[in-house]
Amino acid sequence: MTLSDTYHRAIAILRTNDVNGIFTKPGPRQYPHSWNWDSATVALGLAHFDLPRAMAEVRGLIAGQWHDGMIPHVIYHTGPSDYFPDPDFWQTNNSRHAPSVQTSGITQPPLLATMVRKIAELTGDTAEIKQFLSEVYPALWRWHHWMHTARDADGSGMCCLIHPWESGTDDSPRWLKAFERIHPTNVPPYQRKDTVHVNAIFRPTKHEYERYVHLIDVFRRNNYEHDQLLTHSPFLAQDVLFSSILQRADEDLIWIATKTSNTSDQIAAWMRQTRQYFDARHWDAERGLYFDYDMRAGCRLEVNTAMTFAPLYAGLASREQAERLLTHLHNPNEYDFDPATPTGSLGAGGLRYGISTTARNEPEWQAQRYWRGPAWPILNWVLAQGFRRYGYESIYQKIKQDTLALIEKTGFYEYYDPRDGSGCGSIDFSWPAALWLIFKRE
Ligand code: 2M8
Repeated sequence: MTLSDTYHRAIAILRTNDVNGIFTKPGPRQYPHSWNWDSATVALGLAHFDLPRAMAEVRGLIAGQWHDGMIPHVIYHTGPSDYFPDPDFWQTNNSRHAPSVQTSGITQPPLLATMVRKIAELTGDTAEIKQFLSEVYPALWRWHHWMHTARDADGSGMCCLIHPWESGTDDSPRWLKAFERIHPTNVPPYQRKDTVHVNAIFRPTKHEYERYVHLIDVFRRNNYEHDQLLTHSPFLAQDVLFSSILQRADEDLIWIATKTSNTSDQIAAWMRQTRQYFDARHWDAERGLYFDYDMRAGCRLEVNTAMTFAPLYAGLASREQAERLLTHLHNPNEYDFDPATPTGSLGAGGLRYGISTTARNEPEWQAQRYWRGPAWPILNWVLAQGFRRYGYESIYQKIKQDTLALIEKTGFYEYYDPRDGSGCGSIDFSWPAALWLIFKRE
């Protein structure tokens, strides 16, 4: 595809996946509703050519906000479809916190405040943007407040996840140990639909899916009451990627607060708290890696995944920590990523395109299975921002070029095999369309 072909194709995909001007489906068939961190990214993508539609995408997410502040992971604006789980399965209408629009009962990585800030910066200081920031600020604040309080299980103010879907990286090997400790009983009958449109070898296993469903069953039996969820959820984790995205989003929320003449003391306090607890929870000084924390087992989940680089995105790493992370990035047995080589060249470890979601030498690494190893445009974008923040400009540039090349050469896929760049999962996906526009303009 030529440059302008890709540009027009990206816009056409976002237009085709548009549903009634309210939300954008992540993909045309597999995901027919609004997903939180997909829509937040799409909103910024849309702002590159249609600001009113970008604002509508943000409003679509806010329309799903719960009375307690949570912005859920899926919003079923148009009611049920052939996607499982459907709203009837979630039974969120039994919760006193749920809004009138049907939604799932959990959340997803909070990219929204960051994307709103970026939309504002892209557009410039217009009266329309000022008005928009004032309109959305209270909803963003309430969501951040919910994450730092309703999901604070240990007084650290750090948000706990109760389901791997909240991490966005559903079947990442980092959750496997926590899942081994879960023994589902009386799993309600369910019918998987996710393997209808996508090859089952790309998708999470039956073992994982059964646990996903079991967790939802626990939540609905507890009517989505915060305290009950923190007490009874068999899965309770602090996630390096999620907490880094939240820390960065807090920083961007302060920016929005300043623009809209709101006070930001509370947000600054959340950020200080995260800074205070983050390393103790996540940093393994011996291995020079960040790991997630299983609050149920009271231990780190020591799996080497690309989420280890996420603290750079939030400025949470010291220079020394950042330098140690780079040794893993460059190691051919782990991420096999060398910014000095041209995009598409074969690394000594067998990888051509960054960044593999999991270190190559982890036993659970798989090149084409979902979050087990493939390169994902959204993760690439988050991590690239982090490397740039620390001044590693050549790493930023290489991740950017890899991502653009994958999209231009292979097409707009959900994710890619890091060995040869072949496309996996759904095609005509909204994330790569939005991220191509975003990366291209940066
Ligand atoms: C994937 O997650 C959903 C469940 O939420 C699924 O597999 O059915 C993940 O990749 C998630 O991060 C993403 O937001 C969603 C839609 O693209 O799909």
